[in-house]
Amino acid sequence: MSDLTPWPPSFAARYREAGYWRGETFSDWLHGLAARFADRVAVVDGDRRWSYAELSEAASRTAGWFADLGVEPGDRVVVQLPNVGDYLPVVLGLFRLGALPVFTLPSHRRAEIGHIAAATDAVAYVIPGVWERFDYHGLAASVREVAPSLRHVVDVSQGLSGSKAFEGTGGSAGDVAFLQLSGGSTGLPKLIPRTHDDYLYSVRASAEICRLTTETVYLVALPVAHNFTMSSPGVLGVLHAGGRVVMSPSPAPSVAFPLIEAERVTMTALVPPLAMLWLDAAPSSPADLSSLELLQVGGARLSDEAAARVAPVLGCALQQVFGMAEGLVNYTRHDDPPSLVVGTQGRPISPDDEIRIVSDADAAVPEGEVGHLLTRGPYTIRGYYRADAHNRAAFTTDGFYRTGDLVRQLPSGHLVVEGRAKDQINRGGEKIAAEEVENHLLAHPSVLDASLVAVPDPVLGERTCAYVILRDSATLTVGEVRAFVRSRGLAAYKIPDKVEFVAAFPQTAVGKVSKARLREGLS
Ligand code: OOB
Repeated sequence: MSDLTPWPPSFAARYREAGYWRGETFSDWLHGLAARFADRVAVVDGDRRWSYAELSEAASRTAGWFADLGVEPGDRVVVQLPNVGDYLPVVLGLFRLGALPVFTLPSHRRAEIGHIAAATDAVAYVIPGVWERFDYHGLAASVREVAPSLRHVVDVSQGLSGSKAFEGTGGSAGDVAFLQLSGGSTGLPKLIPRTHDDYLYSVRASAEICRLTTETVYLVALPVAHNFTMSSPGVLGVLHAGGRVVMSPSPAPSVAFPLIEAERVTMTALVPPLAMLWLDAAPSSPADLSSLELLQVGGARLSDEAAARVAPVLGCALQQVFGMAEGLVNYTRHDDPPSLVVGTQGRPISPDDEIRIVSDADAAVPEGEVGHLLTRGPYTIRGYYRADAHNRAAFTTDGFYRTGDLVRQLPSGHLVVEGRAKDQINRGGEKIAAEEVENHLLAHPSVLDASLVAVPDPVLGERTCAYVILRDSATLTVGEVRAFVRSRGLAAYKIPDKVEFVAAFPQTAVGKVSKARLREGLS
C-alpha cells in the first residue's frame, strides 16, 4: 500500500522547471514569512493576536512540545479543531516537526475519526476539549478503542506551552506534508496525501490570482481545516501575502458580521447556503460591511440568481471557486466579465492543469458539451493514501483523476458544473458518500436493503433521503432509523434527512438499483 503515488519523473522535472515546485517545505516557508512580515499581525482570535514572528516562534515551541511527547517526523497526527487561533501554531508546529497533520472536521464523530486514526496509524489526536457543548474527550476515548496506535490525546484548551523550540528541516519538499479528507463516494473516507511542493504551489498561485496583499484581512468562516478555507487561497494564501487571518467561531451572520466590522475584513469564503443566508441577513443588519471587497463562493453549485445578487446586496465582488481536496481548483478572475463570474465556476489555477472532458467510455466529447471531468497537473494527486485498489478506478492509467463531476468548458477555458456522476450527495458543500451511509443502515438487523439519494432542497441544494427495505415482519420508525445511524457515531450531516420505507427498489435494465428513479421519488 503506497502512502504517496509519485508524479512520473518527467512530469516532476517539468513542474520544477516551470517554477511550480520550488523545493521549499512548510517550515522553510514559515521562516520566510516571519523574516518578511515579522511584526505584522498574522492571526486574530477574539482578544488573542499573533504576529508573524510570534506565529513562527509558537510553531517551533509546539513542535518541541510534540517532540517531547515522542511524536517523530513522519508520524501522523489527527487534528480536529474548530476555528480557533491555536489551530495555526498546532498545524504549523507539526509541519515544522515534519509530522503529518491529518485534517478532520469538528462535526466528525467516532465512525470517521476512528477509521481515519486507524487507517493512518496515527500516534496522536488533537482536540479542542469542549466545543459547542460537545466533549471531545469522550470521542477520543472511543477512538482509542479502534485505533491502538493512538498514544496521545492533546487538548489544546489546556495550552501547549513550556517547551523548548524545535528547529528542524520539517521533511523534504517532495514528501507528504499532510493528509486531507476526500468527500468520497465509497464505503470509507479516503485520505489525500499532499506534498509541500504541490500544495505550496497552489497556495502561491491562488494568492496571486486572488490579488492578496499585506492589506488583505480574511475571515475564516467555513471550517478552517477544509481545503477551500486552508488554501484557496484561504488561511495559507493570506499568510503567504502577509495579510491577516481572523478566526470566526461560526459563519452565522450574528457572529461574522460584527467581526467584519470590527476587524475591517476584506474577504471571506462561503458555501452557497451560507452565501444565501448572508444575502438575506445583510440588508437589515446594523453591522458595517463596507470593508468587504471579495466574497468567494464554492464547494457546491451557486445558482445564477444568488450569484447575481452578491454585488448589489453585499457591495463586494463575487468569485466562484470550484475546487477539490484532491487538487484542481478553478477560480473566476477579477477581470472576467460579469457573465462569466455569475454563470461559470471559473478556470484552473495553472497553465499546466490538464482538463479532459469525456463520455462514459472515456472518449473526448465534442467541444462545449457536457462530460466527465478528468484532470491531472502540478498539484493534483496521482493516488489516494494506502488505497491501491481504489486508485485503479479513481485514476486513468495515464494519471488523470476522475473527479466524478459533469462539466462543460467554454472557449475561454471556464468550466460550468452541470452535475455529478459520482455516488455522492453534496449537502450545501458537505459531501456525503452514499455507500458509507448505506453500509451503516445495512448494519441494522431489521434492514434488508438501503439506498441513499439526493433530494432537491431550496437552501442546501441537496438533502439526503434514505430508501429502506425492511426484513419480513420487521417494523421500524423513521426516528429509529435516524437514531440508529447517529448511534453508529457518524457526523450529524450524514444522518438521513428523510427516510422512506419501500417494498423494492426500482431497477435499471441490467438489474442494478436505479438511483435516478429513486431520486425522482419512485415515479
Ligand atoms: C471543495 O472540495 P471537496 O473536496 O470538499 O469537494 C470537491 C467536490 C467537487 O468534486 C465538486 O463535486 C464539488 O465538491 N464542488 C462544486 C464546487 N466546488 C466544489 N460543485 C459545483 N460548484 C462548485 N463551485 O469543495 C473545494 C475545495 C477547494 C476549493 C473550493 C471547494
